[in-house]
Amino acid sequence: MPKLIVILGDQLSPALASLRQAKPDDLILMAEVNREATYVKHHKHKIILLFSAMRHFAAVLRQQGFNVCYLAYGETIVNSITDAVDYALQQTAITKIVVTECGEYRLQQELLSWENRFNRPVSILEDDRYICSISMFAQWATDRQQLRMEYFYRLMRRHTGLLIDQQQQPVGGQWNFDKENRKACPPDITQIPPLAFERDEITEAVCQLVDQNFADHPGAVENFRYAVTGKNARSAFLHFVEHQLAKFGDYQDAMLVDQPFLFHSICSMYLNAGLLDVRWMCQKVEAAWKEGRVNLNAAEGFIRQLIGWREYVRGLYWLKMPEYVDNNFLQAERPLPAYFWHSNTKMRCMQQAISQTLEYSYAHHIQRLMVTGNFALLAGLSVKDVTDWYLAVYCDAYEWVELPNTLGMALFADGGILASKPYAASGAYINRMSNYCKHCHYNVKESLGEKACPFNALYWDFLDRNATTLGQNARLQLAYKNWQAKGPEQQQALRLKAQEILIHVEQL
Ligand code: FAD
Ligand code: DLZ
Ligand code: SF4
Repeated sequence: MPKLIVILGDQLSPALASLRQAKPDDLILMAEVNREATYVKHHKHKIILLFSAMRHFAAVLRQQGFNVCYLAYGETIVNSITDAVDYALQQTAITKIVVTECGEYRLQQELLSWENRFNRPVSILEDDRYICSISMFAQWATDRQQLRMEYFYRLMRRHTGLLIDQQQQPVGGQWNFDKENRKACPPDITQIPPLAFERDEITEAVCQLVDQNFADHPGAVENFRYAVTGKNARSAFLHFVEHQLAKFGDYQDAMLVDQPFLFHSICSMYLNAGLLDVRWMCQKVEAAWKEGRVNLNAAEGFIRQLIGWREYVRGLYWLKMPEYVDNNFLQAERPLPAYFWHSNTKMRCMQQAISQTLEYSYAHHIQRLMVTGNFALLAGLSVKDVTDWYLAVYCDAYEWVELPNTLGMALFADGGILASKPYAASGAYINRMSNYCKHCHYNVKESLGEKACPFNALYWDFLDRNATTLGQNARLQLAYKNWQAKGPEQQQALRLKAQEILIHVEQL
């Protein structure tokens, strides 16, 4: 008797655990469903990417001879993945359901309900597309006082053998070249843009569907040019390795006006949907270094993001959920200002990060962390509003990766589980890493007065406001010393300025 193999929208990998079990008489189920498309207002590009990539993936499976039940959006009355399973079970005699573990706690609970609901055995297989399984991470975390990424990353380097020499030591004698990866970028630097792809008939049809059914979601369908197949995603990545990787190391923290992509790979959206394989990507990067095409700081910096940060945030998510989502260590409750949805603000850095987010469903790490994230942290914006925003607007956003990055890294709402101190910074940091301030209405050198950069007073006020919870943090001692050195009069002026900024936060 055939099995029902359920493939979710972010499981578009030919080597997926559940697909490896597929036999010719099994039924493979894929479904475009309203609940998944609307649990937050996903950017139109994210829905186009997933629906089109799902359709392309299903077509390949059919060419390979598999039976695929593909429920296209609006063509059957199924609202959720569970409804879709129910529908498929009514069409065919099925003995068993097989699915690979999913990336969101919310949906995983739904999968766990199937056995009772459908009265059939359900196998939920480990997602071995990740290098570190959920249980391996939990084992690593056991009995550790602190879960620091750096130590996890070393374990992953040894586990994969990436950039490891014959003595089991890191090549170049160092695990981490982060200090070499913080250069500002000259504005006239030569750049080769990331690969963009023509839309085929399938993508055109999906664009129309998204335009008609998700009109009130952020973004526009017209400029969608991302890859929707594994083949094109691999070309996009190889193009990055060839043309951008060499400069990725030096400039990975840099930001320039009207340069949304710089030397980043723009590949998280493909990788997270299953169109790219993390081991293959790392091997290509390691090979580029071995062949002398890129320096070690570029190769190590990139591999660290993939086998370090990415695997670490996933492990942490599954270790700490479901309680993790309710953390609000700094009691941040201020509603999200409307410019997060239209980018109309005089703060040039925010305007740049938000407008490119709305246009391309993309911003790079430092824009997410040190511009929008830093602003949200300093202004005490609601953790729920902010995490929902990040989950909605980015093409690469799934809760397993979005939540630890936003709640933990950017907002310090987990009180230091992920990061040893808040990533709080004044305008000086943004000025050092970008040319945004040169093109801004506000003056980054000023903290008081009408034209003062809002990040400055907000930064000092953030430290002051949270002194009882953050004042003992060892890594903030210098910052608190600088605050004390200001003296009572200047401190009071900064508090008042911050209050004024927060009262008018919608008008900045
Ligand atoms: P590159 O700069 O080229 O980096 C290479 C790859 O490393 C990325 O493709 C990504 O897969 C991985 N990576 C780098 N940093 C991280 C990280 N901190 N966590 C996980 N993977 C990482 N990434 C997501 O994939 N989805 C999200 O929803 C997401 N939300 C974020 C929210 C905030 C507040 C912050 C600060 C970061 C978030 N990130 C998220 C991490 C990171 O910003 C993106 O992975 C990166 O910007 C994607 O662009 P890229 O592919 O050009 O990455
Ligand atoms: C994000 C998303 C969207 C927009 N639509 C679908 C869908 O229609 N069908 C589907 O199977 N998955 C979709 N997804 C992804 C899921 O919401 C969820 O984030 C992942 O499957 C978690 O692993
Ligand atoms: Fe942003 Fe302040 Fe610089 Fe303006 S001056 S771009 S608000 S950091």
